[in-house]
Amino acid sequence: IFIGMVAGIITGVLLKWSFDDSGDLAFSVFGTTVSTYDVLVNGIFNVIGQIFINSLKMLIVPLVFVSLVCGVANLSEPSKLGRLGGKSVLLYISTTAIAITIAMIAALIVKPGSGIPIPTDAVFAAKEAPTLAAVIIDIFPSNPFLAFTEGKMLQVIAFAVLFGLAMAMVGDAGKRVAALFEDLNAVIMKLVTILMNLAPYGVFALLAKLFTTIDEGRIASLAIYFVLVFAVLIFHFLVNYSIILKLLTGLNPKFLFLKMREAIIFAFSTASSSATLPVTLETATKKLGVGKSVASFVVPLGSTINMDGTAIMQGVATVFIAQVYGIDLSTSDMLMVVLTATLASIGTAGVPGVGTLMLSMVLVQVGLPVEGVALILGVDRLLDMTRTAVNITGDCMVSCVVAKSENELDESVYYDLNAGDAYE
Ligand code: DAS
Repeated sequence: IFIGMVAGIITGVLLKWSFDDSGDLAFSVFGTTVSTYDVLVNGIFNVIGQIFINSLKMLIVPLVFVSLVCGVANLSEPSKLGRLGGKSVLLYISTTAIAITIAMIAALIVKPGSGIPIPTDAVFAAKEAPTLAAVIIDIFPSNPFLAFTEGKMLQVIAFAVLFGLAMAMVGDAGKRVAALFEDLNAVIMKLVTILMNLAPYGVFALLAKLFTTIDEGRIASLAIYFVLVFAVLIFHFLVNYSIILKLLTGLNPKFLFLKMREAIIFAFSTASSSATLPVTLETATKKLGVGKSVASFVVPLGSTINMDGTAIMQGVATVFIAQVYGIDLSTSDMLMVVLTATLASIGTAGVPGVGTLMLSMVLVQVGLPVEGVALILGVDRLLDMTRTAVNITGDCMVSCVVAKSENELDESVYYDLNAGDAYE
């Protein structure tokens, strides 16, 4: 999969160079002119890439529902669910708050927005931020089948938890259903493994298409903004996650990053933490040693409510846009940004570009011009891919911490790399 990623990037860059230099190579087939660009980029790369993403998304709802029902049914006691929920939500919200605070401080120091002209033609449709009440009410599905078809993860999770709890309370009938769900889980995880074999081709196509169409001119014009978001993402990923993991589990963080390689490449290429969820879940259970009943709850929950990478972009972008428009943000404005961004991330699924949609909610909340979002859209794709990789790494890091606190972390998996140094 790594080779697929590198090959995709190189192919994209080479194709872009050749298209920039010698233009599009048109050729005629049966009398009709066909452009190489169309055949390659909009044809082959696009089709393979989209099929790959759709096939990943196809598994999300059945995988989360079945694995979570199994996970809840296998809980030693229902009160454990409360502990898992409490610990994971607390960790998710605090890592997001840390992420966005660091991002805003960095943007206030670096001032990426100073000197950028106010755009005259920028237009962006704002979305209202959901109220806390609406977010909480929306967790409970009025129709679980609608939640399934619409892929509303929080509602699928809520229904799976209730279903699993009820199943564990009905004696033999529950045991028979549990056995069925265990078998279903095995089949669906097999499907994930099969899909992983397609990954190198899907990743190649996605990255080849991206790097053929990348607008490096736009990135250069917003270079300081782009580099600052990227730098804070890397800092949060390498420093904050390492400190939290080391402090709360004693584990050597290098194992987290080493074992997350594949999932990180998936997240980077698809820019969708939802689409990556099957791989994230498999990474947490099989590579990081997180117990199934912990992973099946904490990881899907995280893929929906935990978006540290997104929060970092929103923190920098909000300050950047305020600077471009010459508006000073007060301390209460900053706090409002933290609150709104955290709330906005809870209600939204992890799909490409959702971060900029949530950014408009944050800007509305602090009275900043929403059209400022249009300023950064042109350089958002690569940042979206990077922040998605940070988002899912945060989900796995928290699942390790929660598993460790519940004595459900199988630490033997950390010895397969170099014996004995997992806790250095
Ligand atoms: N692409 C989103 C995700 O899947 C992140 C974002 O848009 O910021 O997590």
